[in-house]
Amino acid sequence: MVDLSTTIGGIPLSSCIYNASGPRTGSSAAMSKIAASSSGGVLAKSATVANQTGNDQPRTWHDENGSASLNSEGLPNNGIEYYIDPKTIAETMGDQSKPYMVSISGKCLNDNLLMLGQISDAINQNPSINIAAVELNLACPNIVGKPTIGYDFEQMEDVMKQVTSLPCFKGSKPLFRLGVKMPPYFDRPHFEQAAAILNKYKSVITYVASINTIGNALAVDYYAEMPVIRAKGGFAGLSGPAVKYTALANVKQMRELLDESIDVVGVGGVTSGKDAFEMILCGARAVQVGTCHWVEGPSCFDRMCNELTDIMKEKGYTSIDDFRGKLKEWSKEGAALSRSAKAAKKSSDKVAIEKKESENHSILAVLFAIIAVLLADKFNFVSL
Ligand code: RRO
Repeated sequence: MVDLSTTIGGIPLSSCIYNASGPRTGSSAAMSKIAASSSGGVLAKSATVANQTGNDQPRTWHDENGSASLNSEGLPNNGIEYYIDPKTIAETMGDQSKPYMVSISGKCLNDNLLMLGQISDAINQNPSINIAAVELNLACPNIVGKPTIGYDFEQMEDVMKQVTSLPCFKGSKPLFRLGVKMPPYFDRPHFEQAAAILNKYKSVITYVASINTIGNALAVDYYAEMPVIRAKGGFAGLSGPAVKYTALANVKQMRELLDESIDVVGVGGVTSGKDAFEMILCGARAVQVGTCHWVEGPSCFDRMCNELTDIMKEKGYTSIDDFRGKLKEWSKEGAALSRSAKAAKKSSDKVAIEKKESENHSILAVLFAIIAVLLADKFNFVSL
């Protein structure tokens, strides 16, 4: 039996694959489809204090070969009150008992403090409101005139200090777990600085989700000789398969540098069970899916869970703990093993293709025979 379950920040998830905040997470109608799928949990769109419509259209773009997407949504959302309203949560979750989580992305520190206060008040007033975690987004690249908080270490330190001092995180049992969504980093000193700040607040931060989109990417419309995206001069967040390798590296580096009490959730370019497997190998305790969910819809969770199950069966793993964080160092033995595995796969693929071709030939031969008999019958050929 293969078990895909995990925990993040102590929150149990029946499957280690669930949705990222962003696409298809703005309304209870969209989120209810995630809840009904194999997704391990439901995470809402990043909220601001008040509802807002976001940046001008066009604000999204998909490369026609499927390798990359861009967005400059500019935080369109229904406002925090909507995402913590018991009606929204009930409409979203239906009879599913998986965790419901919200994301906040305030325009300033005070907005984040205000929203955390609102979430705490809502739960205190109505303890049946079940919000397992709040993901604090320090990484939205698309706010006009605002830099990404996770790239400004002074600001990030201040945010973490003030957020973690809130009364809702005091006491033995906090009202909800706190996760932090990080931007991608590209240089070891930056990883070290970010992780050092997060580690300072390890008594409150339970997980880190890496990565948000790679900010300030640009796609050009060849015919019109202009950016494909309208807002911010066309600069937008890059996502999809193109960012997977940056995401894997961020997960690996964060896992190495963060205190072990802080879980790492891998996000960025995951489109298959194999991608999820690689994220977990690099140290992720769970994997979020954003762009693939956007493009494919919530059935992606069922597909990826099935694919990961098949991989684990093939490799003889029964739980994700069997391989989590166990990426090996490069070795000559490993390279030799990989070469022979690829050669074996190539030859078994060749055998499968030849078998298929021979089956097709047999089918064609039978069809020709049937056609010949029918023609003979129609034109009344008489055999001698
Ligand atoms: O809404 C957005 O433009 C957005 C957000 Br909040 C985010 O965190 N990351 C992103 O790529 N887009």
